[in-house]
Amino acid sequence: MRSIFLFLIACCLFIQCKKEQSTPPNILFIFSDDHAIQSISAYGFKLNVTPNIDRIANEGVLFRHATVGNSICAPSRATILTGKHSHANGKRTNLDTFDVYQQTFPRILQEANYQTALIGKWHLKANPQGFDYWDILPGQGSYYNPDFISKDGKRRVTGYNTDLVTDLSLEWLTETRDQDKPFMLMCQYKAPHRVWAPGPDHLTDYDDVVLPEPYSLFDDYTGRSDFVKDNEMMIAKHLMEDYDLKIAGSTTPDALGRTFANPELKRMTTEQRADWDAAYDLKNNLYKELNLSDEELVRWKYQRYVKDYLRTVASVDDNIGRLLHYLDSTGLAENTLVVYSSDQGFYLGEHGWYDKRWMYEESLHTPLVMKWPEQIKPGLEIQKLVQNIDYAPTLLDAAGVQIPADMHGVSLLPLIKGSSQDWRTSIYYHYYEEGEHNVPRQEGVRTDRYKLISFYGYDTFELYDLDKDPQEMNNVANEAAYQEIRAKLEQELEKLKSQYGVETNQ
Ligand code: SGN
Ligand code: CA
Repeated sequence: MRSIFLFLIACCLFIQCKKEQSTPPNILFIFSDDHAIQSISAYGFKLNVTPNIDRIANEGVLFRHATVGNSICAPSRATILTGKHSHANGKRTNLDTFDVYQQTFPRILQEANYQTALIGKWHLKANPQGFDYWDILPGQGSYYNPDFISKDGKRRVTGYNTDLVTDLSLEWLTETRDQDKPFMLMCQYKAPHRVWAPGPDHLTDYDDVVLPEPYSLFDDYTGRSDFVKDNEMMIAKHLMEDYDLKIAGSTTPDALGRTFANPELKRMTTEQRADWDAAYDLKNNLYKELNLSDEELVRWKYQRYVKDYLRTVASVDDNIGRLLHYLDSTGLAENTLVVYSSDQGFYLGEHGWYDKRWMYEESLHTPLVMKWPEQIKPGLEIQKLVQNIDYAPTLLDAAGVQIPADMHGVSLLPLIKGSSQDWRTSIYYHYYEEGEHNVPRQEGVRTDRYKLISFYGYDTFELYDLDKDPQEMNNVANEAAYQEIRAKLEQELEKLKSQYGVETNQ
């Protein structure tokens, strides 16, 4: 009798212990729009300091080569939700319709007893599905006094976007969610997207410093296909004085004859506008007194553009600090997987550019850092090629939910846990949207060392040896010494297309 009793106690303890070990984690997915790794100090760049993003990396893992399959906003978001490349989830361009009723990881988590919520930028047109709660910015959203749309309709909220998206996220976490279930919250900022409007707390950051310039700020595009020189995303030519560079009232046209006004100014309250003018009038008056040569003007525009960009990043970092503080102070941090990422990278003056879209390194890469004290050892850095197709499988794996076989990505958890299993040695890329900024459609493959880009339909290839030419200034696609490598990369591209079920474009 006594032994049966002891056996039953042992069983109960075992079950209890099992239960504790397998308590599904909370998931806090923090996401921004157009955040370049060059502006995150954890990545080793010296432009700015991002203590809170760095903290996630230091207490967990940083992916050095996190990449996207299609470097543009809404398609990247669709890939993250579905774990599939654009051709398979149907969202190839910002203009395509995304079928919100298809399989997505939030819906799968919801079916697995998670409380799911989405707050901030969504950009997929139809109202979100698979979320118990959502409160989104319409379209691109605004920085100042943004509109939000929820199940109750549309409303305008006074304040600065990044602060508000965090306020609403914290409100959902503390007051609205069902505390008995694990949560998966997607907290998604507009920043640091164009028009790079800084918040009230950071209007004068960097006023007294001169930022370092990238190596290729004055790129003349020789050594590459003609498509590159035909781009319309140059700091020198395509930033508008009023719209982008914050010189209110300027009617100086850009190289395409455009003179738009900055849309944020007319949204501001009198008080917000006064703070803004106090910060910019001073800087603009100084600028107007200068008599700059063409080269000096590019340098000036670079400083103004990147400083504003970094000011918006500073608010993102501050607000990530607020979210981390909430997790710490409630004791939730230990079993919460925190992810920080962005929909793609961005050019901060490299090749003389702003924007993204190209398969070159700056816009192919995206930040990806994670922490989960219960499961991830601190201080890891992973060099392997990972991609935004992997996010959905990773989050499902973390939640202990089966990963659907039709997802293109794979869970990153084994990689994080040091499994010795084989990992992919190449990634597939495909950009489809020919429009704004005049970037041609392109697909390609990147390995640890090489990158092949095919401007399909135009029979034009570029090949970069990233070991020898990390800045991608010298296309070697037609050099004799690289023909064998090129042939192998062309084969690899075909292999990836067949693996993912991409129809041939040529
Ligand atoms: C807007 C921007 C572009 C940007 C696209 C796509 N112009 O159209 O510069 O490339 O969004 O960005 S703006 O004048 O409206 O700011 S994305 O993040 O949505 O893909
Ligand atoms: Ca974007």
